[in-house]
Amino acid sequence: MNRIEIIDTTFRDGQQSPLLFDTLKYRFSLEEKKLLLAGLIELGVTHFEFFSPVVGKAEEEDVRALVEYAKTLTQKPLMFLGHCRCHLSDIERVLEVGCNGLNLYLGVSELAQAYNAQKPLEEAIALASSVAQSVRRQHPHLYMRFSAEDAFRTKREDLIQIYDAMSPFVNTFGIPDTVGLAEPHDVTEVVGMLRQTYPKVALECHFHNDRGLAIANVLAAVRAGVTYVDASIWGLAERSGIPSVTGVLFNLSKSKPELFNQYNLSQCYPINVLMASILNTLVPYSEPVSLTNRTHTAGVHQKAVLNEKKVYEAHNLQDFGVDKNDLLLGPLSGFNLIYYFLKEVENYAISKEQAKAITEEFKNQTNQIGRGRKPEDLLIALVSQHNIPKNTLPVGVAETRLENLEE
Ligand code: HCA
Repeated sequence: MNRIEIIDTTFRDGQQSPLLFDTLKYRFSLEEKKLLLAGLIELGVTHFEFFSPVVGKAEEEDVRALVEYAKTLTQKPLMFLGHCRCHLSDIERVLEVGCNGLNLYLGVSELAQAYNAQKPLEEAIALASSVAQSVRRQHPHLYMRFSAEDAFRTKREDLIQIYDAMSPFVNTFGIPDTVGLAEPHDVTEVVGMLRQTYPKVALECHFHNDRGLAIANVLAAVRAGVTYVDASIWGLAERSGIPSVTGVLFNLSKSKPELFNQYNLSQCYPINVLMASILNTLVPYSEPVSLTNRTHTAGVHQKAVLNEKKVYEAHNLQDFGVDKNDLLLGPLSGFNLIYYFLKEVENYAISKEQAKAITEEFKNQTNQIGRGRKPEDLLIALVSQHNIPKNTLPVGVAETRLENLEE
């Protein structure tokens, strides 16, 4: 069975996310990186990608510190992968800061040849293969990965030509969908072709989410034989990012229950919350492992969930650390939540009839709800006109609220 490994790139592609600029963070501090690294290790992640030190002194110092710090957190073997151009001097610096693996990359798409690396195919292949050969000669056991950047826009024959030249030297080929244009069937096809052509080389996937297909592409890639899946906390990466670590684990675990042993999946939600506290913003609403996915706003949904959560909660997020759900009182709420809220949360000694009357008044005035007026405030103002007493509950009763109104 193919063991899947997450390669977390929060500290590399994650720091390339525009969200770091939107939140005026720009880069994670060493202390923040240590917290995130500890959280990832707690989750069971063992493969981490870092910037090459050529990016800047602060990153160089941080990688050095993080590699040492990580070793104090676990006995498990860890991989510290330096994301690195095919330059021998960059590679030396990556190894000097403590990385024990190289994530080499070079683009040979027509666009890369013309505007990025600005090397014709033959020259690019000669450079990459001579660098890989020389590294292999000096470091026979060093983990080495090579990615042809923008693989899905690279002519198939060019991709094969550079991978043929690199295959004697590398452990793994990356398959980056750099601009997020692949669809799952393209992924199945390319992974299948590489699997067949290079049976001894492992495969790694790196899918950008420009079309919102990154997770679907991961599922296709794993099904087709990929071993390593690049992901980051929240899916932070260039532009709209890559798949989130927790989204990948959550989705893959549906068909790969062995991931429950390999990873400590209950740490998924905590790590998303940790990132929220660092960026001082909410866990993204599109994140699968989130409280958002346990939050209900429409009256019919709230009624059903109050009676049986499964009606609108299909996924077992509890195993991923989301241990509560949320029913939001708002303009779409109906009798069931209003009755529940007034009786169970606010402790009014309210009858169903009174709650129905107040619901009608509330429904007629929802246009008042907005930034200046919370739904709770409107509801309490309405109930206060009805002269309804409050129950005084013995200590502890509030924690054992009724969940099913029919009981
Ligand atoms: C980048 C581009 C990259 C690299 C991926 C890889 C991509 O930011 O340098 O090295 O496999 O998507 O191609 O993220």
